[in-house]
This record gives sequence, structure tokens and C-alpha cells, in this order.
Amino acid sequence: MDIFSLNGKVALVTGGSYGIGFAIASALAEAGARVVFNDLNQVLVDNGLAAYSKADIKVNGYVCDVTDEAAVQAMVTQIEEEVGVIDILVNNAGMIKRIPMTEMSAEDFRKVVDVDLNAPFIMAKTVIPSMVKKGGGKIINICSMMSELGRETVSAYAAAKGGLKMLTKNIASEFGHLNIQCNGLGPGYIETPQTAPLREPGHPFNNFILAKTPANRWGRTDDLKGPAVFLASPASDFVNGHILYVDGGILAYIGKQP
Ligand code: NAP
Ligand code: GCO
Repeated sequence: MDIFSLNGKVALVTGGSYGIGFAIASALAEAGARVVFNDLNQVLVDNGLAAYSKADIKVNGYVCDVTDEAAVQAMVTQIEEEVGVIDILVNNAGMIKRIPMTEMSAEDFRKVVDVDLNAPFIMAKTVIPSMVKKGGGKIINICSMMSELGRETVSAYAAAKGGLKMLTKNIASEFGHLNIQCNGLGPGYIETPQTAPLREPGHPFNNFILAKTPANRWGRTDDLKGPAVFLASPASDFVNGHILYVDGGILAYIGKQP
């Protein structure tokens, strides 16, 4: 099953200090990739380096705000000099603001779109030229249930993740002939710090999500490891512009009757 091997590949996971990014980066490393990650500040990067070291995973960590095009260009250049050309990009860095739309400022809306949509664009346009020179590459955009569905208070996030779905399809369309595959990975509701407020004991959202999920559980970051390795590996060389949802069946299910 060498088609799932990432031996000899360099993988960059943005926002990879913890959570989904950490799990995906760990899986790519276990499949043989040389993993690097970035995060927003040195504290996060240092915490991430400690976590990877504890897991016996060799990584390089970089401080970089993925919304800052100049910083992204400098980071990618540094990675190419220190590690090698990026073969696999995972656009994982993200943010969410849960605010009723009519109470949300345009500035807050723009901040969410900047991280969740504009940054994956910046990251992809920065790594694609070297991928093309090398003969191909893999781009995995971390989408969401909100790439397909809306709900109260997450208008900016849903708009961004919906846009990220279409950016994924457009990158696939524009660069598929150059052997670049760009796909989305769409987690359902996963146990990470980002969803911790929704999982507080007694929070109505917890029971709501369990009733909407055929698997009748919240997802775990480990649930994303196999799908991520698949999309990063030669096993998916003819999969392009696809959003692979890892949601326990949420998108297939009307929900448990009360
Ligand atoms: P997260 O809270 O979304 O954050 C991921 C990482 O990105 C954090 O370390 C975060 O730093 C960092 N980050 C934020 N803005 C950044 C920027 N401008 N530059 C660089 N790094 C930045 O973590 P998560 O819950 O593991 O989610 C990871 C991805 O999966 C996100 O794209 C999220 O939207 C998506 N997702 C999550 C779920 C879920 O249920 N958790 C489900 C579907 C999709 P900070 O710690 O400072 O914020
Ligand atoms: C929310 C949650 C979701 C998850 C994820 C679902 O407030 O609805 O944060 O948005 O983070 O994106 O796939």
C-alpha cells in the first residue's frame, strides 16, 4: 500500500500547534512526510513544538500570520531553504466569531473572512509556483459543515467556508493539468478548543449535535487522520476539487426525531 506513503514529501500545516492541525500533521508524519507547521505567535509555536516532541515527531515550527502575504512569502522561502519545496499544503489555520449577524461589525466579518478564506488563497498562490516546477503537489483546504449549511451567529464563518469550498474547486480547475490536486476536508463537529463552548455541560447545542449526528458522538481529531493521509498521498492523484466530509453522517441525516 505504498500509494498511501508520503515518504520524501514536505508537508506544511498552517495553524498546526494543536487541535485538528496537530492531528493532521501527526498523521502526515506517521505516513512518512517531513512536517513543518506555523502558528500565529511564538507561544503557540513553542507549545506546538513541545507537543510534537512529546509525540516523538520531528517538525520545524514557524511564526507566521497567514493573512500577511509578505510574511507568508518569507516563511515559504525559509521553509524551502531549511527543509525543501512544499509538496503538501494543508490550509488549517482558522478562526470563528459567533455573533448574531445584525450585531456583527463589518470589521469582525472581514477578520473571519481574512483568516478562513483570504489566507488559504495567499498560502496556495505562494506555494503553487514551486509545486509546478517540481511536477505537482497537493493542497488540502480544511472546510466545514458550514461549507454546506448555515446556522445562527456564524454568518462570517459560513460565508468564508463556503467560499473556501469554491476556491478549492477553482484551484483544482486551474492547476489540475499541472498535476496539482486541490481538495477539501470537511470536519463535522470535532472536540477541539474551538468547539469547547458548545460542549459545556448542559449546553443545548451538545444534545442538538448528537441528535444531528448518526454516529451519535462528537468527532475526534483522530477521525481526520486517515482522510488527510488519503488526500495528501498518491492514492488520491485522480481526486480533484472534491470536498471529503468527515462528519459522522451529519450532512446525510435529517436528525433524530424528538
Ligand atoms: P482553530 O481554533 O480553528 O485554530 C487553528 C489554529 O489556527 C490555531 O492555532 C489558531 O491560533 C491559528 N490561527 C488563527 N488565525 C491565524 C492566523 N492569522 N495565522 C496563523 N494561524 C492562525 O482550531 P481547530 O478547531 O483545530 O480548527 C482547525 C481548522 O478546522 C479551522 O480551519 C476550523 O475552521 C476547521 N474546523 C474545525 C471544526 C471543529 O469542530 N473544531 C470543524 C470543522 C472545521 P489561535 O489559537 O490563536 O486562535
Ligand atoms: C459552530 C461550530 C462549527 C464547527 C465546524 C463544523 O459554531 O457551528 O464552531 O462551525 O467549528 O465548522 O463543521
